[in-house]
Formats: sequence, C-alpha cells, structure tokens
Amino acid sequence: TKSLKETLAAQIPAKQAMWKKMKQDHGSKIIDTVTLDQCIGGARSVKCMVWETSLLDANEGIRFRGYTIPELQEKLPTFSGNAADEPLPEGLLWLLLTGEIPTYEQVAMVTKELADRSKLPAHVEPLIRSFPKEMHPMTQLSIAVLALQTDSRFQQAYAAGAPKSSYWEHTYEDSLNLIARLPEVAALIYRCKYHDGVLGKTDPKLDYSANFNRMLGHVSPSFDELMRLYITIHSDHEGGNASAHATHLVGSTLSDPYLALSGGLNALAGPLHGLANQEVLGWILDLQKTFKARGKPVNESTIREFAWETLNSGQVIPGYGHAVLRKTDPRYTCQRDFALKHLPNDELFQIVETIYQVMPGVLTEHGKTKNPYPNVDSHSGVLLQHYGFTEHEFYTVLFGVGRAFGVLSQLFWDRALGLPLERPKSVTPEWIVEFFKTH
Ligand code: CMX
Repeated sequence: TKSLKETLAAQIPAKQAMWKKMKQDHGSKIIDTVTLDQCIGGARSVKCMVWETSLLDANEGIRFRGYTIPELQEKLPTFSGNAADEPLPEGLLWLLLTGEIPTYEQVAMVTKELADRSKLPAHVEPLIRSFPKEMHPMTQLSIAVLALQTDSRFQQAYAAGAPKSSYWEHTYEDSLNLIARLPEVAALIYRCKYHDGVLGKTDPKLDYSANFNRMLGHVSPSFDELMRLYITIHSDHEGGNASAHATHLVGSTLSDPYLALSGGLNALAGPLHGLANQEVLGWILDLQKTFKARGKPVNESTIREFAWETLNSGQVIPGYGHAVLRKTDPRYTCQRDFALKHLPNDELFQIVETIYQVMPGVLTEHGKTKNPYPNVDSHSGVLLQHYGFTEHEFYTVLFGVGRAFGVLSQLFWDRALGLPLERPKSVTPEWIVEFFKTH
C-alpha cells in the first residue's frame, strides 16, 4: 500500500495539468460580479478563491470532497470497525488531502504516522508552562503553534534555496507534524491552566482522538467517540470563512504552515467565529442562573424572555445565524443526533432542544439576521459539559485542533498547485465617489 505522501505525489502532476487546462480554456471568462454592497460588506458570496477540500451550500450545508456529514459517518473507517460509530479524523485527513475514501489499512498508517511525528521540540513545553494562568487558551494555542515553527521544514528548505516544485513536500512535512503535535500542545495548555499540569498517558493502541482525550485526562470511550466526531465536523467549511481564509492568505506569502495556521487560529478566536462555542455555553449558564434567581424554571417562555433581553441590549445570540448557511447547520444536526443517542436525558441538552424550538421564531421576529437557525457552535458545548469537560473558555481550542485538518490540507494543495500570493484590490471612498460619477 502506498503511503499518504506517495499517494499525493502521484496525484500532483494530473492536478497541475487539470488547472493549467482550466486556465487555458476558461481563464478570461467571468464567473462572478461584485456590487458595492459586497465590497463594503465583507465580500459576502463573491467567488474569488479556489478551495479543493470542501464546498458549502447555503441550504444543504458542507460537503467534504463531495461527501455530506452523514455520508462521511457511513463511509469513513471507525475505531471499533462498527459502521454505526463515528468516523476517525485520520480517515478524514486522508480524504481531505487525496479526495479518496481510505481503507482501514490506510487510516491505520495515518494514525501511526501522526503518533510518530508527535514529539514536541524541547522549548515548547516550558514555554506553555510559563504562560500566565489568565491568558486565554486560544492566545496560548496561537503562541505555542508559533513556537513550534522553529522546526519548520518549509522554512528551512526555502532558506536553503529549495525549488518551487518541491514546496509541496516541505508543506506536507510541516502540516503532518503540526497536526500530530496539536493534541499535546492543547492538552498541556488545558492541564496547566485548569489542573495540575500533568498530562494523562497515551496508548499506542489508541487513535489520535482517544489519545488526545487521555492527555486531557478523559478516559470515557463514549467521549472518545464525541472527540472523533468533533474533530471531523470542525475540520473544514470551504475557503471563505475567517480561519480558513486567514490561513490561506498568510500561507500565500510562502509563510510556512506554522505561521499560516497561527494566523488562522487568531481569526478563529473571535466571538463571531469559533469563540461562539464558548459564548453559547456562557449564554446557557447565564440563562439558568438568571431564572434560578428570579425563581422561574427554564422553559420556552423564559428562554424567549432571555433571548429578547440579549437582543434588546444590542448583543447577538451566539450559535445562531451564519454568513452562508440559510438552514440548520448539518454540523448542529449531527451533534443533536449524537446527544439523542448518548445523552438523551441530559439537562443542558434538553435546554438546547428548547432553545432550538424557540430561537428561530424570536430571530425571525427580530428581523435582522438572514439565517435564524443554529450553527455548529450552538451544540458543541453541552456535549462537552456532559462528559465533565466544563471549562468552556477552552472550547475554541478544540475547534482549532479540528480546523487544522482542513486548512492545512488545503495549504498543501496551495503549494502543490503553486497558487500565487493573494492580493485583492481595495479602493478609497473617494475612488468610489469618482467611479459613480461616470457609472
Ligand atoms: N443574533 C442577533 N443578531 C444577529 C445574529 C444573531 N445570532 N446573526 C446575525 N445577526 C444580525 C447581524 O449582527 C446583522 O446586524 P446589523 O445589520 O446590525 O449589522 C444582521 O443580523 C445581518 O447579519 P447576517 O447577514 O444575517 O449575518 P452575517 O453574515 O453578517 O454574520 C454571523 C454571520 C455568524 C457573524 C452572525 O450570524 C452572528 O453574529 N451570529 C452569532 C455568533 C455566532 O454564532 N458565530 C459563529 C458562526 C459559526 C462559526 O464561524 O463558528
């Protein structure tokens, strides 16, 4: 069986030729136009970037290399071999990189390859231990990823004059090393910030997700299943979202994958993006506390009341709305299915269910958001809480570990295809005024 790297090496020439022909045949044709609203409105839906690994449809949601989440759950290998279990993220990585559903043997090779690459450079652990306890875990993660960069094969090869045709290889090395090292980095941040600073023991018979859980200090097989699903569904959401786009943009300067991913993680750390998963849990806990103090139960009526208080104070409802999606996020739906299977009677899950009944109506009445339905961040926190993972300030770090799988897979193809520096055009308000004098 060919290794992942050999499989990719074999794919590159055909892929390069495909893009070359596409440019020759269609390079000067128009695929989109831009309105002034889009120019000042965050470039919503402007088609101006290619992304190999996934595509987002406003109504159907995400497809990874053409596969929906339920299809991934059906087709990707599982840890137990039981098809009803959750997919292994190692298999997803193979799919994101190669476009092909891997066999069990190929997935086992990736699990081993990641384990073999997982040792951190010596200075990283003391650095993480030196962080002030009050530093946000996402800030710690971004700094730690930058600290790993001393080991960048891409940076070393570039400095030594490596030819452009070899960039993919160094990007592959860095990306795999980085994905392999993220669990220990994240677990160190977690154990130092919230616990005794001691990592749990890994087991070579276990997979990436279960070993991540062991290092974090969790030993439940059901939580291992959740971590596998969690990493899989958080990996990629096409190219225009802020963390993916930031990684792609930074990488387009031939910054190495460490510098690029750190940039993406900084984007993920914003409350309108990945930090929303922390905010959602905070919102639910506030809701519980507020109505306990008011001597009322949490039900449809009090949730509606609390939602309006949030909206009337000028804040957003975290976990609802989306820049692209116009229906319930399938990443939400699969987490709901997980809860129905593993924790149907959990109190917080019941609250999330009730919020789901109420919130689309409230947001529709509020009349601002284009999408009144829940996104991925609306559900993830209550699942983690169920397994005793209560430190919600840490949740976006888990999103970041997952997101690395998608954005680094794309970064590999950015370099293999020789995609250029990203440099869109900006204009001044004066330019716009002048333009409309004649248009
Ligand atoms: N609660 C209240 N108002 C909301 C809202 C929400 N959940 N979602 C959107 N709106 C408001 C916007 O703030 C905007 O108001 P203004 O006109 O006053 O600026 C208006 O509705 C129109 O926004 P939109 O076009 O529907 O949404 P955007 O593409 O601009 O923004 C997003 C998308 C996700 C930032 C927004 O829906 C939001 O803030 N949601 C809450 C935060 C959240 O859950 N983020 C996580 C998204 C998933 C992820 O990346 O992890």
